[in-house]
Amino acid sequence: MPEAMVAARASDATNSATTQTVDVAVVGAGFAGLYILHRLRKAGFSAVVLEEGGDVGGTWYWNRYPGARCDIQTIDYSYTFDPELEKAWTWSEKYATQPEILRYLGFVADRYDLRRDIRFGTKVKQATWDEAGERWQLATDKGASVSCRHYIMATGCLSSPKPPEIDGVKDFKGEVYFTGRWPHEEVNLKGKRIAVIGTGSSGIQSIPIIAEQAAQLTVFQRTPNFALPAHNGTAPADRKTMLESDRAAYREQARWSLAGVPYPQQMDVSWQLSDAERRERFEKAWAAGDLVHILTQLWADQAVDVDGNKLVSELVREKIRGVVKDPDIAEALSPHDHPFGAKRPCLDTNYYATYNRPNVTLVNLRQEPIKAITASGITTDKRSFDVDVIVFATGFDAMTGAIMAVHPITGRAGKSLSSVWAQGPQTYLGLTVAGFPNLFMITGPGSPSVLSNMAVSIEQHADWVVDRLVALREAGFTTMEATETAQTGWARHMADCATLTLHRLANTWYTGANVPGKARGVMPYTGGVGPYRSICNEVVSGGMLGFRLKGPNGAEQCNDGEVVRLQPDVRLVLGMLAQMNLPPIETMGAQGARDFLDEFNKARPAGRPVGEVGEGMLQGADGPLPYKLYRPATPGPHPIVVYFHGGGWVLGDQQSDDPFCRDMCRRTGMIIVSVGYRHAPEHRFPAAAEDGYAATRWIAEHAAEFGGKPGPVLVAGWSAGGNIAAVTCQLARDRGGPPIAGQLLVCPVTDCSFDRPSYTENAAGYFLTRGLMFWFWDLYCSPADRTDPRVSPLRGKLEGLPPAYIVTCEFDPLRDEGIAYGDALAKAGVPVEQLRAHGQFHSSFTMVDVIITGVSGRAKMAEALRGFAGLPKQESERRAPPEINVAAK
Ligand code: NA7
Repeated sequence: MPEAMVAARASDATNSATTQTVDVAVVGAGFAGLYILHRLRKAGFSAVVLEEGGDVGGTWYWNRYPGARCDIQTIDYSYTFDPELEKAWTWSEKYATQPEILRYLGFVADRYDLRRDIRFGTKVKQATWDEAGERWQLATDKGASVSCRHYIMATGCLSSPKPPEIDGVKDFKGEVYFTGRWPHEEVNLKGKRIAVIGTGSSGIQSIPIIAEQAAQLTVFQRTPNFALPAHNGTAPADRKTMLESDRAAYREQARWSLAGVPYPQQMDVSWQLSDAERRERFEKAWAAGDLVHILTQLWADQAVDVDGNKLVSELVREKIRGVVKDPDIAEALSPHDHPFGAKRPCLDTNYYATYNRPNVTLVNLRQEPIKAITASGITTDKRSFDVDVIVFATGFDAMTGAIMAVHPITGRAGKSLSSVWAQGPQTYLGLTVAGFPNLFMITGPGSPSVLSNMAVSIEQHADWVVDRLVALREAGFTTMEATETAQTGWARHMADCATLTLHRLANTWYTGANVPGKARGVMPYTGGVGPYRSICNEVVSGGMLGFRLKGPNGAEQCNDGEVVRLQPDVRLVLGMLAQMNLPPIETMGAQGARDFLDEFNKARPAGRPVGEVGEGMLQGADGPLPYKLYRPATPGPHPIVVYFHGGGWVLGDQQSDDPFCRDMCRRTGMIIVSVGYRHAPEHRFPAAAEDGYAATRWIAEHAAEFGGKPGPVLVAGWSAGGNIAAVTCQLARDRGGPPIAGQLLVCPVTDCSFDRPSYTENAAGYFLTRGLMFWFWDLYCSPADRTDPRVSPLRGKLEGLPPAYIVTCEFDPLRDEGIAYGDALAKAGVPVEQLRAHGQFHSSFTMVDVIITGVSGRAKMAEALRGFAGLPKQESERRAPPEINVAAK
């Protein structure tokens, strides 16, 4: 629509000098602003949208550079709120161009007559919370100021271009363009000498087109990026058919998916697939030309594990080498500094092939940084390039820049948003900020936003906000504000989620690393669109958990708290278990429970490869016992860890903790011997304890036959196995050996008391229940024997025991007795370290490759074992991700 017509149809209030009073003011008339205005109107709120641009479109209004397109398939990158709208619009391409997306947004604005409430060409200069009036007061650069009850930032995540940060831009005599602020009039690049700085999406989309027009194109690349061919054209038939066969189901699936596009969760892990299988999957993804496909559908560990990711990265690099003829240029274009997907990969059309053109030069700024921009061009510390045009494709001050650059926002007690966010954005759900009542952000930092299909996330946010405003109005409240508790809890949950993916390992605009001086941290929510949606719903069903609502005459409601305390993957696993509606294990009978466990274990990912796995028999307290041995691939001899599995002295066997044993073997570089000790009710107390001790002695005596290092062994165990390991240490001390160098106790049973708070707090809902523990105790040990240190080691003598590493989990009935054992050992002078893992449950650490957030804890356990054995520390990011998910004491 021509600008004059837009102006004519824009809000009447534009030129008025008086204050415009509305229920809700919205900043931004892009995808988010348009939908929210539509919803607000339908809900009966008076609203105005303030938009700096001359028309609707938001980021699509400004980003008009050659080749600009969306990178989510357009059938997914569309509004879904109105089936009639979906029928009324047909996209012409798989990935629409910027002009087509802009036409679509104009079409939507016309269809719902939205422009009459949008003030174009209007920038908000200042927003201040008026405490007494309980309203936001907005000053604008044009026309009336605005007074509104609620203030919604629909400013987009990538709308504030960052400055070039290169000296001399002002001295350049030629033409300068920014991809993020491309002129509306035609730019003639034909026959010119052009420099493009930046190789993110904008650079990669525009470079092939600019190369066709330019006499000479020089690309200045600081960091190579992964790109895959878009294979643009008409929308792929399979996706189209899927959508058209059941539109509602397709859309609903997208809403509950991880990335906002309906793809299933991939379950196969990379090491379960052969090279040929992996290649086949990769080629299929490459041919699909779809970011979400290649980012999620190869193998389950591609985005969460460095090793799983390296396989994809190498396959992409192979493709680059296949296209780019000059091997040095191919190498310069190949990313090595970040995992695939940790930085947003790009969709391209002939990007790599462009470097085969004679008129294109790549300058690798890692080898020759830009020194300055001069009157005639660009100088690196090796050469000078005379150019007519410089195109800055240097990106955005993402996510926070768009909100903060609009104006100073001053909330309760005169606090400004920029001061509150000085160390990085603090939000509750990415939607609200404590201290800023009635302020909402659409797809703000702390929400899935840029890690999702924005269209889906925008609709979810807009719906959530408008529904809340309606509920607030109905309940007679006037303000709504996040509490500090909720916000702090969300920050912790965000950090927990950030350990799940590899985004933390790359310097990107996701983490604020692209803007000098900006606080670092993964800004978008990495837990996924579906999980996020269910959390937002839980906030509501939990009585607006974490919000303070206030109304006239002192009316107030505050259900304070944190919405998620579990680790994100623990939450998913427990949710799935709850859905299975399993009968309590203790009602199955011992054999029934064992059969159940066998079945249950079949569904878990197989453990990772180790050097060698063997089986054999050893001598227990009353006859032979089976064992399973895990040997590292490195040459021996290795220290030996004697391992006792979990299962309440009733369930499990020498291979039931197979993935955990493999993991410990790989991480420690030691031999793990998992002992199949006798079980109750067939063999009651003290059979398991005596077997544990006897097996340890036997293994120590036969260490050389196992390929073990002579000298002390180590013991380790989980749950009841932790109990056996602890007891073994006491018995070894009292019975003259064998020497034990250290004990790793993971969620151990240490005492027969059920009175500690963790037994009540976590009595049900976390798989190991109080009822199940009662059953285990009853089957194993009569009440009269329970205070015997061979089953309640906490009650034994603790002096002179080997050093210990004790792991406890927040949501475990056994938590407090594990902590008590650690404290008591320390008091008795035993060197002890405790890992108190927050958000984890009893089975977290043995569910290897299911509970990804357990990696950091297992890395620490392995380090502890290596320390006990006198081995040096290991250096690897894979082994020890940052400490943000585990609170160690
Ligand atoms: P990006 O992805 O942030 O890319 C910006 C590029 O510019 C990137 O290659 C940067 O290198 C480079 N850059 C930034 N500043 C400089 C300076 N000072 N010198 C040299 N090179 C520089 O922005 P885009 O606009 O391409 O894409 C943003 C998103 O829009 C995209 O991910 C899609 O979601 C759509 P660096 O990597 O920082 O070393």
